Amino acid sequence: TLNLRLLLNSPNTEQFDTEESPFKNKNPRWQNRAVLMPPGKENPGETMPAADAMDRQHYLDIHHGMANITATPLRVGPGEMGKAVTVAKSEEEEMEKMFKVNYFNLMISNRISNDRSLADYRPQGCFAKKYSRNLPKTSVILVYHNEAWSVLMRTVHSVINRSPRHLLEEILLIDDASTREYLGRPLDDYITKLPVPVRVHHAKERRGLIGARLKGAELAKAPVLTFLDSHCECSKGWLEPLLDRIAANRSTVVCPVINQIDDRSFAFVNATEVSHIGGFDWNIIFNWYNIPQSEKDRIGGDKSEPVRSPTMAGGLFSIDKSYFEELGSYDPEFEFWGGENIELSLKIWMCGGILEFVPCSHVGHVFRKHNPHKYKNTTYNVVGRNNRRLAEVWLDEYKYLFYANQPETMKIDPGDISQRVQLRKNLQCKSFRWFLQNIYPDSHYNFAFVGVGQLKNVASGACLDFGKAAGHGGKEFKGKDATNVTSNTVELWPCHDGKIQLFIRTDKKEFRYIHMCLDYNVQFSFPFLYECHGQGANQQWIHDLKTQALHHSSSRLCMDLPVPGSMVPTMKECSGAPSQQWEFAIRYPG
Ligand code: UD2
Ligand code: MN
Repeated sequence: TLNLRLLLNSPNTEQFDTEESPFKNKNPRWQNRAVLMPPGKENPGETMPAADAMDRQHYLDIHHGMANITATPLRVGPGEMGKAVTVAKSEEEEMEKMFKVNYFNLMISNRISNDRSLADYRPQGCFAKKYSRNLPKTSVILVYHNEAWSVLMRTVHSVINRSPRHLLEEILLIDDASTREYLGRPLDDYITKLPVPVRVHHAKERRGLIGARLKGAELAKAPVLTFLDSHCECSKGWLEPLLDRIAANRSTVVCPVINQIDDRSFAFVNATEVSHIGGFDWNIIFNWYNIPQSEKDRIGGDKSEPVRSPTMAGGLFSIDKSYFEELGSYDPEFEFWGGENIELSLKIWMCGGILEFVPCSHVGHVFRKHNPHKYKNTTYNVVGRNNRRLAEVWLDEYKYLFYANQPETMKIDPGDISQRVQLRKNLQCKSFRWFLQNIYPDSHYNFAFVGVGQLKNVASGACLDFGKAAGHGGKEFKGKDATNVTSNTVELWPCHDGKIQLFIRTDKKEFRYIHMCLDYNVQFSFPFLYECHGQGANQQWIHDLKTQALHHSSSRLCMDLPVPGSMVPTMKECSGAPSQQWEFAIRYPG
């Protein structure tokens, strides 16, 4: 049946129903960033009782799903050519129940062939490309914990069906201590029948995806490692362009374009180009951002050219095995899930490598809105600890921006980081500031800062607070100059430990909160937060350390207390009055 599939897999001429790309910032689903969000900010180990209760039912369901694997794949079946699948109204209730098992549509997945056909998602320029005759072989490593059978097997089949046999050394399944029975013996039996060596390692102890990937890297026989999540589908021609970049330069790390597989309909969303690059925010959370103009200029309009990216999403990439080891692979003390993708990305760039998205390689991934995994009970926030280690080793003084945004992570013990610091020294890696200036210029981190602290009014003892601006129901208003940039009020509140009073003082004499700067315009009587522009002018504040006055450079006015009945500070002629005295109480560096 696998060969039949290959024969039938002729290039697609059909068009898909147009669907919104998840990578468009306007998509509301995208904006709440659930796509690559850690599981519950507060406690990633949070239990999900729904999933547990569903486990037995799931086991039964999956056995229906397993009927699927022996069936001859038919081009007329549901979901062929990557199309969306729907169910009858009468099945919807059951479908919703099954959805909760993995937070994707299990009922629909079980009905789609493991060998389903996909369209060809490559942009024009790819078809003329010539790849080296001497491409290295790869081991494809899939790590999973309690993955759904149909989804896991569709991943495996898509690798087998669409990888040239001579380039595929093996598929390594790293079972991160799954508890579902079908992932034991039934799986062991099933993989022996596949036409490519598929090996499985059943870990006895749960280590999380990072530990599981490290195990996979250790067991892999091929010179190139290719990691995929366990809910992916590789499309035609996905492998050669990845291996070709590594063959040309072993310190190039490559990611395919990640097409969205819709978590509800299992539609493989048609997208051909690299539409976005990876970055990360002040919470060290990965996100997608627009391709900067400098990178567009470098590529020069060829949609088939690899696009350099500051970071990778984490799940889908190929890397030279010895280079991965040279870079210190992943921090072995990282646990469970999260941060490892940023750590690796930073190492690649800061220590002399290149990271890129390759538009001639397309792999689908089921983006979920919730993370179904629960981890061991720990007394600390696991993702927070990973990120704390990362910040201490790789972010230099910029770690204080992370701490400003997540003061609670300061309380987590990061453990011994000396070996990772030594690794960075041995590799003679460049600074994080270099990374910002050269690789990630559009970053919200890209400025030099003096300190992080509170702006405290000496007379009243109150602190300048942007809590409302940070989404706590603040008043938004538009400037009279008709700019579309939203401004936000700041208020004076009793000082506290929380992050909504922490401003970043920069070398440009701004007071910053992520991408918003303390600003003042003479048409108003009060200061406010406005998108930072880095041009000084209305965002430049001179703090006179002798008189403690806070002079606004362009207006020459001074910041003063609110009028009675208000909490919004005012701007007045400088008088030296105590109500105009401010202290910048630096919290970081401590
Ligand atoms: C993204 C990455 C993912 C990983 C993650 C954490 C993509 C598309 N996905 O989140 O690969 O880098 O960010 O930084 O780039 N798993 C285990 N053990 C666990 C938990 C998960 O083996 O304890 C497996 C899981 O079955 C899956 C993979 O690890 O195959 C990634 O987990 P995910 O799909 O929940 O992560 P995702 O896609 O939200
Ligand atoms: Mn995933």
